Amino acid sequence: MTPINIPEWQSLIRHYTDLKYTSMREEFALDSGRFKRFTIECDGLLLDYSKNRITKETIDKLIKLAKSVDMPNWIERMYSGEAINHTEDRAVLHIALRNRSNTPIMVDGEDVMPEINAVLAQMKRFCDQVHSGEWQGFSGKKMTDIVNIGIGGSDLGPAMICDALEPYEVEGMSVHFVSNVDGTDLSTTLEKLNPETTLFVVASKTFTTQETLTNAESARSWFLKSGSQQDVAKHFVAVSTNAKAVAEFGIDTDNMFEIWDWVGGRYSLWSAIGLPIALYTGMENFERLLDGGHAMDNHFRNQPLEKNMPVIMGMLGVWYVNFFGSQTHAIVPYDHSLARFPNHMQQLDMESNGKVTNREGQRISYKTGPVIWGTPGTNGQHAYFQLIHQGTQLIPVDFVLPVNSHYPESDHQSILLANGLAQSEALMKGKNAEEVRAELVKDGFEGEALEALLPHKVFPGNRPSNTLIFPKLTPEMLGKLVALYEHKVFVQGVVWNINSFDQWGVELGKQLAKVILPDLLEDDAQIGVHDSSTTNLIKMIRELRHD
Ligand code: G6Q
Repeated sequence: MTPINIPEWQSLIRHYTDLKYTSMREEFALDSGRFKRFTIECDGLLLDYSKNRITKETIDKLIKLAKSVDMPNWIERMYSGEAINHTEDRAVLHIALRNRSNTPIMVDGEDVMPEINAVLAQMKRFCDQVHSGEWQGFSGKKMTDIVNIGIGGSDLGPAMICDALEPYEVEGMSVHFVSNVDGTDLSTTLEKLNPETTLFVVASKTFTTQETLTNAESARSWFLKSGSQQDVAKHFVAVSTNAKAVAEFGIDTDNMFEIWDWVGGRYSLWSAIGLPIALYTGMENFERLLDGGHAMDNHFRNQPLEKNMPVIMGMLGVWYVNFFGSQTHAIVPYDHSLARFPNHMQQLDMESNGKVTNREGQRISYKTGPVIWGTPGTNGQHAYFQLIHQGTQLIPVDFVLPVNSHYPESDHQSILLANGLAQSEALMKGKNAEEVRAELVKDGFEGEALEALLPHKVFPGNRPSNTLIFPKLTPEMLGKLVALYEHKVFVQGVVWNINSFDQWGVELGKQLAKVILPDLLEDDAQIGVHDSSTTNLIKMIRELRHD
């Protein structure tokens, strides 16, 4: 199926031509009901998408496109455990991990809920033991520091959530994330820690990932300088699908938390990969996170497409990527504790929809996933926002705004929010030549000096954004937000007719380094066959590392 050939896509091409010069500013002036028309609410989370390059007709056409690619049916196929990740022959069931209603979800004729509940119960028992001090280190002390060793999906999600939920931390618990095989990451983390009170969570779905296993081995060597081999069981637990490899590594499989092949890495924070979240903030807060995800899952499954938040956000993304030619999309949380949110979203979106082959194995001729990027506001305003306001590219922005802070400080929150709202308003309105002229005259400019400066201070405006606004960043709200983006990515993958759930590019990275590693381990080993650039760089590394 090629979406670009279907009549609804063609109709959007014509609509784009009609609409491309329409000004949002004028549309707002003409229609006092625009905000109401273009907002959706889900349990306290409001999406305002009125500042987009759309009319009611645009949304009607985008929804028709979603229907023509069978969106409701695809949603059901995911929820019912069908192997929609067809290149790996796997179901895609992160929704089961947070299925708080506990209704059966079948994979290959078997309900997966009992095993999910069993692992949740195991996580709870373990958290209780650690928090109460019943779980003791080799010298009889309570654990104070959790070190998660994992990478990609086994790192980014839990690290982002732990940062965001810092106000919910269990007293006396600290959490650290080591992902990079660069020794700096592990060493600078360990130098602050006491082996007697440190608990390592080795998180790897496959338990074959080179970076994670290397870091885990070095962490164990560090630990063994203080503890003995038989103490390892008290200080190392694992999260994986691969019990054999966990046992081979030397972690007691009683201390292993199981995940399943139907949980994609970037969708796994809801599984036992979320163990550091539960250890850091308490199992209750982890469950609140799941509750939030489940609320968004219900919204996604049950709301009609035109009132469906992930569908609207996904279709707006398609509108900009495929019709306006946008290549990137910025996610800007006005919440410092969400500093890692754009990173997690970057992996979620780019790994899922960075595809050039359709589900039938053909190379596709239309654009798929954009580059996702962003940093917290207001910091971004003092950096890259210049390009979003006045650059030559159209960059849609998602503003993520919690109304209340966990750390209220005099007027800080009002100033923060005023900045977020001002940015989205300015991007939409811009500033025309008459307005700039009036400003310059007021500032005392005239004649040639005024005319010379004027064009530089004109802002084209008509730059789109979504605003996601909610009362406070609670675990439930964070769960809703993350699930919202997961489903948005899914919606886009359905339109683009790609498999959003495989990641062969990541697998390639895992293979390639293993080919070059032998050339770097021994200085006198015969260098393998490479291009001349790689061969000479290998030689240079061999020479320089002795300096
Ligand atoms: C995520 C990806 C990837 C993966 C890491 C770690 O969807 O597949 O980021 O999570 O490569 O893999 P392991 O958990 O198997 O170590």
